[in-house]
Amino acid sequence: MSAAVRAAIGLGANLGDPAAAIARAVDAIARLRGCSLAAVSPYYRTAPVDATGPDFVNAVALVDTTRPPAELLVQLLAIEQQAGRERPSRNAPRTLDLDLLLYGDARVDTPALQVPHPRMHLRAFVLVPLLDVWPDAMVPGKGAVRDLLAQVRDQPIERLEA
Ligand code: PH2
Ligand code: MG
Ligand code: MG
Repeated sequence: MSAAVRAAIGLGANLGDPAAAIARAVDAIARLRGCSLAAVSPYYRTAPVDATGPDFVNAVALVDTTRPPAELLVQLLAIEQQAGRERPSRNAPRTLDLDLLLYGDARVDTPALQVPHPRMHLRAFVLVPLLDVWPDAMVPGKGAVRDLLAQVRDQPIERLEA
């Protein structure tokens, strides 16, 4: 049995009842084989970045997983499917988006998966909740999350009541 790796998952939704979809997704992540849910951030209302449609609800979950990153991605895509995810066009409004942001300090660059997520360092809706649950998080090749935040200060993000 290989040692568990801490991974960060970004959750987002802006169709239907986004907060309910994210809560259901957290439950589904907690039940994944080979994963132990370590933390869930507060939920945030965020303005769409490089996308159209209603405001998003975003959060970040941490898991300790013994599954390799490609397998974790397949598990996450299955949860998206169960939530009715459709992909009519790039960054179209969605019922649920689950992105594998970080997998320990690993870097993955395959056609199916890039880790760290290639745009996470540019997005307050990722960095702010990530910092809540993993204050020392590092983005390989980019630096400490707490330092990256300075560059996204202008992006509207509002913490929702629990
Ligand atoms: N996801 C995107 C593109 N833009 N904007 C916000 N606020 N939240 C998201 O989750 C989001 C986005 C691509 O996945
Ligand atoms: Mg995404
Ligand atoms: Mg995605």
